Amino acid sequence: MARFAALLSLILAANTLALPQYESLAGLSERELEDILPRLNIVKPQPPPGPLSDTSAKLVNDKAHPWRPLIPGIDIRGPCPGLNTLASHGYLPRNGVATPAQIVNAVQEGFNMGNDLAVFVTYAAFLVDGNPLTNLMSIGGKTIFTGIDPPKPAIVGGLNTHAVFEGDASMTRGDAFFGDNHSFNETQFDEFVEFGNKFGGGNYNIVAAAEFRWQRIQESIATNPNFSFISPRYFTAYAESTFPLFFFVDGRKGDAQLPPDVARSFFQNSRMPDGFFRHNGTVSLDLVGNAIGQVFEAHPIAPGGNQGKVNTYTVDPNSADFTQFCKLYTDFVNVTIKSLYPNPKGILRDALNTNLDFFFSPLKGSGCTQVFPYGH
Ligand code: HEM
Ligand SMILES: *[C@@H]1O[C@H](CO)[C@@H](O)[C@H](O)[C@H]1NC(C)=O
Ligand SMILES: *[C@@H]1O[C@H](CO)[C@@H](O)[C@H](O)[C@H]1NC(C)=O
Ligand SMILES: *[C@@H]1O[C@H](CO)[C@@H](O)[C@H](O)[C@H]1NC(C)=O
Ligand SMILES: *[C@@H]1O[C@H](CO)[C@@H](O)[C@H](O)[C@H]1NC(C)=O
Ligand SMILES: CC(=O)N[C@H]1CO[C@H](CO)[C@@H](O)[C@@H]1O
Repeated sequence: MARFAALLSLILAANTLALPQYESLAGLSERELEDILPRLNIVKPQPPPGPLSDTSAKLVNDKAHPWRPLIPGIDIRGPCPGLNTLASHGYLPRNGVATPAQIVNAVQEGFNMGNDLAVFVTYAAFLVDGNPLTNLMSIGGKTIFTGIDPPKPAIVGGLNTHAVFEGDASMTRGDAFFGDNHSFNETQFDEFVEFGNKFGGGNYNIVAAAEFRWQRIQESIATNPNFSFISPRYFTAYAESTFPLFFFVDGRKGDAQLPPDVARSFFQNSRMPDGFFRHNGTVSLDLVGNAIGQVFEAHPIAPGGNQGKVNTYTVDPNSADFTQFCKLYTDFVNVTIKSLYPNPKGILRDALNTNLDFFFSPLKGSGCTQVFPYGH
């Protein structure tokens, strides 16, 4: 009872939080509250986990990680079919609220994502969508379960937050402009399958990936007056087009040919097929970079966006592109993160600086120079 009162006062204190109805706390058992409460405390950032020692293909839809349906009102899912699946199999907390270290461990263990890629993507997302004070992030919408927010303009909105990481022209999710930026869209998935039929001999493969990426861009140009396709979304859109080829194909097969029923299982149901094996060997930044190149080269387009009307795509010369990988990093820190945390102080500044160091760590030796927006 005392705990419940503490939680209530916490919620009242967080009066800037609009608590969506489906996240009502009324349904929580006392045990669930006991699980949640200690996690709302201020927590020091933990160093990211290192690489796996055993990177072989192995059964990952195993007895210890059964798929379970969502608990309505509690379990949160979002725009990323990879993280959604890891949560629905218990590689991540099933409620969809996780620490960056849990995410790095889960993407490595469950899918064999390389440590460099895992750390880079996880800390990028965490810095813009997570709570640096409690060290927690929602893989979907905003939630009380990540604790009290740092001061605005910080958002701490989870991965659904538009335009800091999540963005337009996704494969199976609509553009934010149309009102839902994260739910599985059957019409778009049907097109995904159609492109596999047309260009991949029935499967989603590298050729289908390149053609579908281009179709998604063309469709947003033609229908979304607010279409934005600049860094970081410019990079993540191409990267995510390649992910299914590595991560959703059974590791014993490893032929980068993804059948439609397997794709649907991941994209729609957050579910690994029965007996699913993860990728054989790590999927590094280099491996993904090579596939990104093939998707991009098929139909190159410079970063830009529509100008408030459809069919007004205009190149944005300020955005990083594939010739300027370091600028992707630098602008993400100096512009995107800085706009959310213009002038952090005390423990908030310390937590941001530590997480910024973690974010840069995979780029050591890459030729990019670390930037320090908050001194060091
Ligand atoms: C390492 C941590 C990861 C983070 C923080 C992350 C985050 C995200 C976010 C925010 C999006 C939405 C982007 C958008 O469409 O606007 C996304 C999309 C996507 N993610 Fe992840 N992701 C991670 C790892 C993974 C992994 C391991 C996989 C595959 C197993 C994966 C597969 C995908 C795919 C295929 C999409 C595109 C969905 C679509 O376009 O319909 N991600 N991810
Ligand atoms: C419209 O585009 C701007 C700039 O990218 C973005 O900040 C805003 O969130 C977008 N609004 C919608 C509804 O997509
Ligand atoms: C799904 O996408 C289609 C095509 O872009 C769109 O017309 C439709 O409104 C979307 N459906 C939902 C439920 O958002
Ligand atoms: C994984 O790759 C290694 C080295 O190429 C090979 O020896 C092994 O048989 C592969 N494992 C599976 C399950 O295909
Ligand atoms: C990034 O911001 C820092 C501090 O505000 C500044 O010193 C640095 O020159 C900036 N770097 C770039 C490449 O813009
Ligand atoms: C910025 C934005 O459009 N975000 C939206 C993402 O989708 C959810 C649910 O459909 C909306 O509530 C957000 O406003």
